[in-house]
Amino acid sequence: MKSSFLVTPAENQPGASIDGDAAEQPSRRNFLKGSAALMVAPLLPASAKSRTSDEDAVAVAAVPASPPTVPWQEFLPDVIGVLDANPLDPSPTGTANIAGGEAGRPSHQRWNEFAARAEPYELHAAQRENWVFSPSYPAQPVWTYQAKEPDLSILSPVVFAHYGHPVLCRIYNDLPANHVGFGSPEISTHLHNLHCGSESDGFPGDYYSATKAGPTLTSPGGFRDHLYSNIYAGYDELQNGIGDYREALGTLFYHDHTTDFTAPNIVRGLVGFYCLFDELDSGDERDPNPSALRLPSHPYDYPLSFSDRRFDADGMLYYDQVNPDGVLGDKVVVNGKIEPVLRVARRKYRLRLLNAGPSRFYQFYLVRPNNVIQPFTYIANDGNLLERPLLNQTFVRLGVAERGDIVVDFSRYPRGTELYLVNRLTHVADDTRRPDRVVAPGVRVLKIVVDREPPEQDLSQVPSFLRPLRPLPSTAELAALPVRRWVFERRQNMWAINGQFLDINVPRAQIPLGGMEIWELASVDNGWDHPIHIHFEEGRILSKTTDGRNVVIPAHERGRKDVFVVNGRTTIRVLLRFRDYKGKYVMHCHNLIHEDHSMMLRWDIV
Ligand SMILES: [Cu+2]
Repeated sequence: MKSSFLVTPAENQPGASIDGDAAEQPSRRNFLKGSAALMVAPLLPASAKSRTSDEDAVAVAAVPASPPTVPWQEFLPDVIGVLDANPLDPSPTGTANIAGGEAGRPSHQRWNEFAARAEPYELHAAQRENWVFSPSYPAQPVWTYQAKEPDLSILSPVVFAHYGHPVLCRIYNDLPANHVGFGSPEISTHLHNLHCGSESDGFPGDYYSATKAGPTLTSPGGFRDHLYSNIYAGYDELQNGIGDYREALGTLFYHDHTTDFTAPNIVRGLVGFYCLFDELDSGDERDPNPSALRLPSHPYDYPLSFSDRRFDADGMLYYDQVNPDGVLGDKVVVNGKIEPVLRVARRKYRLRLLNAGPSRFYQFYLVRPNNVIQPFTYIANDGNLLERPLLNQTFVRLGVAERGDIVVDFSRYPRGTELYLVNRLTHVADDTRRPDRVVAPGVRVLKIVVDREPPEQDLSQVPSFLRPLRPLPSTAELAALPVRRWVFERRQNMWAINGQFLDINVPRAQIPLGGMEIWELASVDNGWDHPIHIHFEEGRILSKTTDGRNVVIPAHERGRKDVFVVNGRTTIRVLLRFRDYKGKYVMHCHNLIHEDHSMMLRWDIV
């Protein structure tokens, strides 16, 4: 089969020479790098057999169900744990401080512009020995990103950051080098979807530990510095010192992105939130600035991550990192807890919902104990504020890595009211293949109890206009743009893009700095859904078509997005820009097991 990689006009695109016929099996040597090769085999239960073709899905033995849990035994903290700044020793440097213990990364771009005023933060990827997912299961080791002095009541802390205030985040790798079990103790931390230099992006080939370095680093190291400039895209274009405020991001999350091991390392726990504020979305509901939106703010701005997990008969975390289909979790872990309780005051809350994966899709509803659906306001998709809030919404649907920010007004309920967040979306064959029907009443994943009056007046609001979108180019301008077509499909029992598997050393597209392109993300109908994530800049969906017929773009997808779910015979056309930084980035399926089994490609800005 000839490659379906299309570029128009062809002569404009250096990537046009890529040929899908060059597809080859990804290197298993690479996949089984280091110590991991020694431990995968004993982990495999007899039931976990890899599929041998696309057609034999029904032949796969199911992974045993997780043991039952007694729900609503533990409370989430009333105030989410936030990371504090602290001075760094040794001081950060533009060029990697290899003598001081840093991994051999490329030099920071725009160092002289941002370093002097960057606020220092420090995170340690480390094993926590006694985490309790549920009192029904034994305390067990997990991996977290934690502060130098960790808060043991939470997994990874939230980072609050502000546009115009750069952050220098040093991330130590303190994971056990002699680790046994699934996962790999090297890390490369991606901050999804910050607009930053590739050396700070957590490029998958940039994984490091004190003794090992990924193929795109020059040497191992105990830490790596990330310069999060916190500028909007359009920095060079506008020459205003900060960029285009219409490109603001809000709800981001950091997570490990190590080549071939992202799924197991995230299952072990390496995920945290990063919330980014600016003058509009200022994180202060009492902000006197007239342009401030005054959305509900900390501690009433509450991020919630949802992670599908499976546990073995002993209640210990289980994952099969070798099976290219992965494992669909049958327990939903909310901020590290199974079936926890969140106590709220009678007032408005901003809840930032994240599907942290690895594979399950959700459709969340807020219901009363009698399953009557409660409405809320949808304000941001993929972390980006919509132009206008969507009022009286009843559900949030999230593919892996998608985010939905909602505002719920709990003042409508008397004290003592109990509500549940339920997932009504099922999966075909109860495996990782794709979401299926919406079935009521659904699975209760979080209990919310309205348990108190707010200590002070709720002055937060949801204005009728949130953040403007940059107008799309004219039809004529769009027609003149280069188009790249990327087809996502199963191949040779693995996952491919345009018939090719990941080679982290070779860019599949080289895009001139400042360029604008249309990317067509397409699926062939083999029954799998792929939530496709493109690093670096948000995109705008121009159209969705199935078998050539236009599909209506839902209201919440008409803003800026960084995850695009392709399925069936659908093609999504996305407008993308490539501004302000050069270097290597990736596009990949965010069903993490697909990502690890090669549904990823490198593209460079040159
Ligand atoms: Cu996928």
